[in-house]
Amino acid sequence: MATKNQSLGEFIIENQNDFQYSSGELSRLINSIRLAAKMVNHEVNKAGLVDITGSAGEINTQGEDQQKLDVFANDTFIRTLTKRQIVCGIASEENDDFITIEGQRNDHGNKYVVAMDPLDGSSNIDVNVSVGTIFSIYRRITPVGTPVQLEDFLQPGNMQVAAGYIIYGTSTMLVYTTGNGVNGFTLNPSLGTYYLSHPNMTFPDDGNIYSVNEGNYSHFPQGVKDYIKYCQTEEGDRPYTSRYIGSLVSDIHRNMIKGGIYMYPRSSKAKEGKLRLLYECNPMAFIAEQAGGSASDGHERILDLKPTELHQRVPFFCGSKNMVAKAEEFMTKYP
Ligand code: AHM
Ligand code: MG
Repeated sequence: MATKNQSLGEFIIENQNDFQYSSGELSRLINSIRLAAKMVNHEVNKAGLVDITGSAGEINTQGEDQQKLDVFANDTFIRTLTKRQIVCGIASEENDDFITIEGQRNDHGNKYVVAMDPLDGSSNIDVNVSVGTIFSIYRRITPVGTPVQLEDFLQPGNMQVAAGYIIYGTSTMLVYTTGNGVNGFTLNPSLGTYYLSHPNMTFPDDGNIYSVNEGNYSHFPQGVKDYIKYCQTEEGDRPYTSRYIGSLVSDIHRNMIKGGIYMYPRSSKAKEGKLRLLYECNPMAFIAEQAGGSASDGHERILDLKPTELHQRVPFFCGSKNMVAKAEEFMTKYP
């Protein structure tokens, strides 16, 4: 039961039994993510002071090294998860290969793996626009007690046990699902506590926002071009409103609250689109479906795609289910 204003700590304890094979491990894992997110939040909030304290890569006035925020976020999440020895492996958008974690008794005894994008949309930081962290959690498929393998990470998204994002915005929120709906928690920065502010988040079935980088229009497949024209055509509740921040977490978060579709299609410039299946599309697709929305590559359900490599990219259409269905309808006209 999601009770508004409950703290995230209380919520995790109260809902622990929702986890299929609950042993407290997944709860501890989500606890570690919320802790790392607080540290990243603290750093992101200081980003505007970089000209005063020294820019990334320089030594600041206190003689400390300034780290780039995406590097800081990557290190912070990896360090927090590794120190607590909760997972057996981590794959990050920032690292070429996955990291193996031996576990407290050096026995490779942990059963979860994490795939994450530690700071998505980081090009927005310099202009004070919201960025986010995206994470995805799977139960390993290779035997516990042996080192984690690539195949543990290359599971289809429908095998995720939990996924979520943190949005470092006008307020900082952690939104996540363990397969039992989606709940959003807002950080009270003075207390350092997240409170349940958005219980049972749902995508409206229909919406009137479309979010796509229209600068790429001439490079899009014909189906996408036609769907964009459909969004702009005066008829019924159309034209829709165009809103594109260029920060996936923020664009999806807004569309989930207001109703809309986010699209990053393939183009003649980016043959498989831009977004990564493991770190961006699968977690967002899991959240979208748990919130009553849907996610597709234009033809197939994202969560059914079988990944072939860690950094695989896929076209991505995600949002209100009737809007995604309509976009797919246009796509199927041009197989
Ligand atoms: P990143 O992982 O390098 O930050 O790229 C992902 C970001 C998304 O947050 C955003 O939706 C998209 O790239 C924007 O790309 P573009 O500038 O091509 O529209
Ligand atoms: Mg990213």
